[in-house]
Amino acid sequence: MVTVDDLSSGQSLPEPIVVEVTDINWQAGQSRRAVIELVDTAGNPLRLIDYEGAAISIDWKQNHQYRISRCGVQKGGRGFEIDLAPSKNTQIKPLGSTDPTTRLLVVGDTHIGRTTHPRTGKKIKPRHAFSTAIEYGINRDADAVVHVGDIFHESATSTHADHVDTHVFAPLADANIPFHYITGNHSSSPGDELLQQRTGNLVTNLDPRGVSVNSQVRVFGIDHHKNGNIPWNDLAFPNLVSEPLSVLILHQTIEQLSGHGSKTVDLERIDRQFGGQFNFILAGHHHDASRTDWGDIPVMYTGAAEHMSTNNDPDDRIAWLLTVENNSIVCDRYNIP
Ligand SMILES: [Mn+2]
Repeated sequence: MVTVDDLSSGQSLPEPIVVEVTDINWQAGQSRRAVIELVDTAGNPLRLIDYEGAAISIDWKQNHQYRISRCGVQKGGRGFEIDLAPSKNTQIKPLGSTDPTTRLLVVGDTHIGRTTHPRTGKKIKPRHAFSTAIEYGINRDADAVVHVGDIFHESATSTHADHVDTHVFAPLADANIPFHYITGNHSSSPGDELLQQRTGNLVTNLDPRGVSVNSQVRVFGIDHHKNGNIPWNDLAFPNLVSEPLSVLILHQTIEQLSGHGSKTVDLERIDRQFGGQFNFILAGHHHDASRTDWGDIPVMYTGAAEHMSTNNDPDDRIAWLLTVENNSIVCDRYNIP
């Protein structure tokens, strides 16, 4: 691996260099898109001048690593010995974050397509709530967004779906943040079509096999089933989970939160079929947030992303940020402004 010590100004990189971004100065001056402050793998400082002429499409992020090859080297300025001077031939590959913290933005019951509050009849803005929560997740450098169901309401039109594509999926794609969801008990055809179109690297319908967020966390989901009739024999959880932490997402009435009833889902029954250990369980469907501890497993209703609880004492227009550090999960509330 080359370091700053192997570079001389006026020549190109002899081999690719791996650098980490320590600071970004956008709009750095004429013909420059940005000036990026870096350290090499030995901790030596250097800069990269992101010239407009080099047509670099990288969205530089602090604490992220990049592998740079075929790049010019010149004498540095402002206290830096060396500047990297990319051209159109330069190749830059993002290597991801060096931040050991995993963050999941959890949002649910967005009911895009609703326009009025189901009890008071007041105007509501589910699209604004959803896109604001997503913006928050992007700003907090979330590793993934998890949606606990009811993305779209029956009344969602193709205009609503387009809005979600533009203000949710496009910015997430730009930020390289995947969106994992389960289906709820509400949907619309234009919404379903959008989800189908976007399904791939960016958008995933979670199932009991789960999706790896990174080496720390795996997220499992079970789509909504009417009256709590989960197809118990089809819960194909993996036999072995390599990630140390497992998060389960549901869209049901949960016995551990709502008490026993004919339509409730008993987590015990799910847990019995899972060989591992859930570390956090989150459910959509109930539009007020609430939380309990089931043994040592936190279980919560996330509450709706926009005001739509019909209860007298509503607890809605919320999203959550799950932060994973040192193999434990902290859940912080985000009141959507
Ligand atoms: Mn709902």
